[in-house]
Parts: sequence; C-alpha cells; structure tokens
Amino acid sequence: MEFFKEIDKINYEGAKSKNPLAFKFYDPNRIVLGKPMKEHLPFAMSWWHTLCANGVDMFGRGTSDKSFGLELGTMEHAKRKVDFGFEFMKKLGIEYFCFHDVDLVPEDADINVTNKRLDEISDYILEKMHETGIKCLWGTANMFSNPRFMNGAGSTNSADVYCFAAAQIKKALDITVKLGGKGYVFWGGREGYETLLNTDIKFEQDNIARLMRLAVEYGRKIGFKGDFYIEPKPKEPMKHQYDYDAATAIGFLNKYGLAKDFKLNIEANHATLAGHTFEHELAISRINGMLGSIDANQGDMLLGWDTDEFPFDVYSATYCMLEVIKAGGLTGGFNFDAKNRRPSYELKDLFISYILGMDTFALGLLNAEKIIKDGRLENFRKERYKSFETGIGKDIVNNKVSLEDLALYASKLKDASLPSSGKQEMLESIVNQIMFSE
Ligand code: XLS
Ligand code: NI
Ligand code: NI
Repeated sequence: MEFFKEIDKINYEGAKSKNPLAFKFYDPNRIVLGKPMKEHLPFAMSWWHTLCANGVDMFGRGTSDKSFGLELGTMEHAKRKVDFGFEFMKKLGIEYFCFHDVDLVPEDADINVTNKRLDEISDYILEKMHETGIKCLWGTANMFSNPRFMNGAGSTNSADVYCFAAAQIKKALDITVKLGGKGYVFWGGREGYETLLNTDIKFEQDNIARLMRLAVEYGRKIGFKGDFYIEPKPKEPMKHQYDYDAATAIGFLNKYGLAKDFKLNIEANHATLAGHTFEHELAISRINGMLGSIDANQGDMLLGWDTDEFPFDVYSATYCMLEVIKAGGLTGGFNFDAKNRRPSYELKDLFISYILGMDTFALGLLNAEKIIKDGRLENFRKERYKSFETGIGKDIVNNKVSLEDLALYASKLKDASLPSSGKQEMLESIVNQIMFSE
C-alpha cells in the first residue's frame, strides 16, 4: 500500500528550484571533501516525532492525524506506522531510523504483553529493512512517560521501579541488537530531581551508573558492538537533570568507569537550553573523543523549552559540520529529533520539514568545506597561540619549567605586553564572505 501516491521520490533539483518537494542543496552523491554528501550526513528519522506525535500540547489536542486510517493503540496501527515510515524514508532517501520501545507498539499494563508485541513488530520491521536496505541508527527505552517513572528510572527511590527500568532496557537492547542498531541511547528522561529536601543525589547518581553498567554488561553479552550514548539535557522535565551538558556527562562517565563504552549524543536544542551553543557541546565532546551522534534540531531563543524545531539555522549547521569534520565524522548519525510546528499539520508537511532539515545540513557541510579550503580561520586560530611555539612558551608546553621559573621570567620582563587581538569581527566577516560569495 502506498500512502503518498502524489509524492514521488524527493530529488535534488538545485538551488534555483521552486518545487517545495525537492532538495535544493542536499545532493546525496555530490563529492565533498573526498566523499559523497550522504556519507558525511547519515540522516535518521525519529519514530516518535514522525510516526507518533500528533501536535498535542499542554493547551490543546493534536492537530495532525497519525491514525493512517486505523484505530490507534492496536497492533494493526503499529504495523501501519512501519509501512508509512518506510515509505517516507525511502522517498526522502533517509537510510536510518531511531526509536523508543513504546514508539513501536502500544504499551500494555503487563510488560510481558508489551514485550511480545515488540517481538512481533521487530520481525515486521526487519522484513522492511531487508526489502529497502534502511538501517537502525539507535534504539532506546522510554523511561519517562509511564507514571511509575515519576522520579526517573536509575534515579528512582523505588527498587521495584528500578527493576522495571532494567527490564525495559534489556528488551530495548534485545530489539536494537536484533535490528542491527549502531547505538543505544540513554537520554536522562526524568533522571534528575526537584528538591534536595527529599533527594539523595549521591545515591541516585550511583544507582544510575549501576544501571548503565548492567546495561553495558548485558549488551556486550548479547553481541552489541556499538556505542552506548548519553544524551545530555539540562532541564525539562526535571528542574535539575543529572546529565546537564556534555562536560557534566563526560565527568560522570569518567567517574564511574563507563567512558570506554559510551559516547555522547548531542542535541542542538539541549545545548541551547544549557546556555551553550550547539558547536560548544560538539567541541567538548570531540576533544574528549566522545562525539558519537547528533540529534539534529533547533530551539527557539525566546522559548525556554525543547521546541524540537527542524533545523533552519545555516550558521549553526555550518559550525556543527566543522566540528563533525574535525572529529573525523560521527560513529552514529544525524537523527532529526524534530517535529513540525503544530499548525503545520498535513502529512505532506512532514516531507517539507525533513527537506528543510536535510538541506540545512547540506548547506552546513558545503560551507564547512569552503571554510576549510579557504584556510584563513584555521590559520588565524593557530597563529593566535604562537607564543607557545618558542622560548618560554615552548618550555611550558613541554612541561620543562616550574612555577618559580615562570615567576622569575615574569619578574625580568617587569610588565607583559597585551596578547594579540582576537579579531572576532574580522573572522565573522570572513565567515559571511565565504558563505555568501560563490
Ligand atoms: C528529549 C530527548 C529524547 C531523546 C530520546 O528531549 O531529546 O527525544 O532523544 O529519548
Ligand atoms: Ni533527543
Ligand atoms: Ni530533546
């Protein structure tokens, strides 16, 4: 069954095209820095936003009909989502998908029933994967929607709930491995707290780490070779989330001896919620060898929550791609953890939204290539530290001097000249020049 008879495969038509259902910049086979664009940009569809979310918000019902002509909450409907999702990915040329357990099937009150449904749906998904060549980027367990997780999963005060979290992780790992997923994500969900008056943060963090360790042990036992990811987020739903940002998550992973099995999944909107730029979070991950995957979206600077908009900001995508290229690429991919705005409710808007996101990252990649080939930014950055290449600077870097040596050096100089000018405005104008001249 074909859902979109009126929408064919989305093709690249070039920057001059006025066809809303065509790529203007994403040209999958175009060679950029030695490899095809699509290899730089392994895009993924998020099951939840694309196939489940209907635009419901705190103030109103859904606006978008995701029933696909069937009754919601049934296995027939769950299969229909698979059919729709695969047609959607195929038409857009998206090669990966990401899922939470409960995105795939309706959750039953009895976890054993839910697990059987997951077996059934994953058989069906596997068939579709073989038919189309589409792959699984990562899976995860939703440990935040069910009321039992009101205090989180690993961070819960209830040992029974902790076991349910473990059971869901076990099953989600089984399904991820069955589908050949490249990664497994822990987004902290409700792993956080509201008030210290009732919370033992040390105990909760120890318990989260224990749960992650158990997940790694089990995953490796069943043959999962990919990366585990932490997806940092500073707030929402909890006031204090333990995985606040990349630096915090990396500290946590190192403290608990989890660093070798984990990398980070960086979401643009989470970065800005933490008061950072997207590229800051990517750079912090990269310099620690932990840039794994990306949740590609963007927030609204005027709204303080995770609005999950489709990426549109070309500067941000450009800085992102500079980081990704510096890191030598991602072990994961670019998952559009993004939803169309509530008033863009037509299913056709889903195609248009993904085209926007994919074109934005294609532009980011093309700009990054130009910036790298131009070389002025990189040269300037290197030059800026050149006082550490000779003399006392070189001795510092080579750990050849003591604090007293440095103090003596300073006392002989009497006064230090100012560091070289940062020239931010010059650099920004170079970026504009490169981006907007052909
Ligand atoms: C929520 C997160 C979530 C994760 C997967 O803010 O972005 O969607 O990506 O659980
Ligand atoms: Ni996300
Ligand atoms: Ni998010």
